[in-house]
Amino acid sequence: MRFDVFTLFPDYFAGPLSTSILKRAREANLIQVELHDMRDVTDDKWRVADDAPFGGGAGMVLKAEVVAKSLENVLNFDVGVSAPPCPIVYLTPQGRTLNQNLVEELASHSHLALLCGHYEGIDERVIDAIEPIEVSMGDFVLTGGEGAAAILIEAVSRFVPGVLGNENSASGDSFATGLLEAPHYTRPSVWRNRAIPETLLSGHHANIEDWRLEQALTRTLDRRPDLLPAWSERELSKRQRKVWERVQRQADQKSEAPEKTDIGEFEDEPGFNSLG
Ligand code: 6GU
Repeated sequence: MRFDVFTLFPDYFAGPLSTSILKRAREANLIQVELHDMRDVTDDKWRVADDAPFGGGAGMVLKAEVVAKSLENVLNFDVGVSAPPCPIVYLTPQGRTLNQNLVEELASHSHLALLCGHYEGIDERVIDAIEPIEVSMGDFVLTGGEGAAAILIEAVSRFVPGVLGNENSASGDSFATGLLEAPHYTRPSVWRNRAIPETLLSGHHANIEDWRLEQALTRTLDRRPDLLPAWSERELSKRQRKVWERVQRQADQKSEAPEKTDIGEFEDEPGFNSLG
């Protein structure tokens, strides 16, 4: 998998690309990341890549010609004339919100170009000419696309065969199953007076699997109920269906129970005054 990253701040990527899984993946040539400084195509002494916005306002706008030339030099095509050799992804808060489906779709390509905006954005005319896939990380604002590009590279690389160890494949993740994950625990089994759930010590694998599914479903119901319809429409085993029905019953009972305040377990304590 090859990523060509177009940025004004190539140094930004030094840490993420030289650490942990991405470091190993690059060393093993499973992924290649080429950083292209868009300032390299400027021809003035100050290497100016941006200018003030027409119509006034705060911030600066990345010049259309700087973006076009950078892409054309590296990818060997003519913007608006011939097709690029790979999808061009523009990282912008105006884009489609990244999720695991879009990550998998992007991972189906062997080559991606990632275009990082900065300042207020990029001159819209070059965006119109390129027609990139516009991708956002969510409803918040970053100072530039570099952080978003690093996240995208990491998420996509996890789907490249060999990048994750076998025992840790992307197919068992949250969002691959369609549910949030059950909690994890490791030694010691009692830590500062907190024990781990008993089932996990039982050695009974089917019960452990049921327990994990119950935890995943309860958490998903509590924190991300929007994920559940898609999951429950999947083909479920008899055991999975039983666990799902139990979790739904528990949720129904909870919603029928008298309203609890945030004070919860302390409200009955002697001397407790709910007005503070
Ligand atoms: Cl992709 N870019 C910027 N600048 N801000 C963002 C974003 C991208 N995604 C969320 N916020």
